[in-house]
Amino acid sequence: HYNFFNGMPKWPPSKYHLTYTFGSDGVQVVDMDTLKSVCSDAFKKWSDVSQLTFQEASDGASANIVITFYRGDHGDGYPFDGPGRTLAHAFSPEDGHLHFDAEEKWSANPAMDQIDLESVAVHEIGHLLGLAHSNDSSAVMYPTIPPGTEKRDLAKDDIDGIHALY
Ligand code: TQI
Ligand code: CA
Ligand code: ZN
Ligand code: ZN
Repeated sequence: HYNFFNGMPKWPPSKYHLTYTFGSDGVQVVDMDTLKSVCSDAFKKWSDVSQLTFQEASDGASANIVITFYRGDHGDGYPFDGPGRTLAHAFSPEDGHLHFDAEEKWSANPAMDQIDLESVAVHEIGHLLGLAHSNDSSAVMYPTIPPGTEKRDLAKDDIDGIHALY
């Protein structure tokens, strides 16, 4: 079953049309075209099942969501840990930061030892929207994903969770 963060933070109705941008101070580990298309697909999973919409910001400075790849300590108190373990993190509404660990083997089409960028993006966007972890193993918000697997599609549990929020 799905869960929310303490206090059930969510984006207010004035921010149901969210914009996103890519941070300029990060490490480039995935080419920009691939990154943009993966993120656009990942956001679409959530906009398809909710009244939220997502659009790349024309003006990066005013974006609601900022997506950046960092390695190690990057100044937010949650340093990345090199290859393995923590892959990415995102914070609850309305923080809007989505960080990927630049030291993982990211791929848009993963082999056995690689990590599927879209699966992780869909999970982290769930956090950005206010979903915590689910104990339903079919859910994108379930807290584990084996390397080399893809879990890009929302399960009924994820959809029920987003409907309970928005
Ligand atoms: N990163 C954790 C995660 O996103 C960070 C985290 C732990 C967290 N507890 C949290 C974030 C509570 C918000 C709220 O879950 S991770 C997976 C999964 C990670 C894990 O690197 O461990 C995915 C990132 F689900 F597969 F285990 C993405 Cl998809
Ligand atoms: Ca790591
Ligand atoms: Zn961070
Ligand atoms: Zn998570």
